[in-house]
Amino acid sequence: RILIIGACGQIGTELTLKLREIHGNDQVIASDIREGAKELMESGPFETLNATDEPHIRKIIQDYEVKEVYLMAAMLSATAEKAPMKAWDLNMDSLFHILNIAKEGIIEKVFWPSSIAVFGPTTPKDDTPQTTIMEPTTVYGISKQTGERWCEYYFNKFGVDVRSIRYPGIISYRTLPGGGTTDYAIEIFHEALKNSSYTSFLAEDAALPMMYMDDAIKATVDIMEAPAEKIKVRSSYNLAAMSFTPEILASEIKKHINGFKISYDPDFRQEIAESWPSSIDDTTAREDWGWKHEFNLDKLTTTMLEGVGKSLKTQD
Ligand code: VAH
Repeated sequence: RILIIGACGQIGTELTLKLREIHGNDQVIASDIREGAKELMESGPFETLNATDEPHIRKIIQDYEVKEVYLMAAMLSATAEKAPMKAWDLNMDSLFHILNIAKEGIIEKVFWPSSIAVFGPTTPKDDTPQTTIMEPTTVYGISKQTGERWCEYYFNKFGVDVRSIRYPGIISYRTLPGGGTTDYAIEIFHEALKNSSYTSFLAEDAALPMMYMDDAIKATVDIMEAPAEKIKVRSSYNLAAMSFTPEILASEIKKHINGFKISYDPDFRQEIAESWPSSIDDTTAREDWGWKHEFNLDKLTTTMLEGVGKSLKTQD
């Protein structure tokens, strides 16, 4: 069976539903510190779990005979800056628990998400290569960079089959993200449909790598299904789909919502965004395990407007 830790988060929710569709509802155990979307809670097993509680993780793995773990619990970039020690403890302890359980041979495969936040101001900003300078300046980025090194170490020393992707900003409408720097690109759709205006907390020219949720889920499923010998990078893979600024996204939305207005009031998150790459070179993932994205900015915009539009209607 498969265990998702952090199943109620933005990516966890859609990943759990997808894995249940592929493997069967009772084969995929969702767990999180809090309850989540109705669809997720009702479609299969759920366990309340704190991702730092090692004995409890072990018990769930034993009780359900879990062989594969997706560790999706983490504190994101903006929140982590406000609670550095808490972020470090959550992001690192949860990873060590899973890596150690895998090292003991109790589970066979691990997915752990990294992020483009592993890069920093000294990294080449455009088409950032797979292997390059990595000097992250955020709490979140430091934790992801450290996590990558440990994943690679556990693979090299103990043969742990851990696989990882450096996600860009992930855009979706089913579950809201919590505390990320790329969250503006989701908020903007909600505000555009509700109020025809949005004040961005990033500057108009803050270009960041982004991806639509379906592509992120496809990448996650693909990397986990690939034969082990194809996964040559055991720290984490660069992954890209598109790159845009708040200004570019706003003009795309204007094509659908006449009179949509954007203004800019950058806060501390602007500094985080400035430390990250603008675009990513993901050739290695494409070559090693056949990664290919489907959503471009045009398709992302129409899908988001439709999805957020529907969810706003059902709220009324
Ligand atoms: C964040 N969405 O903003 C996350 C992410 C690419 C950044 O990992 O913190």
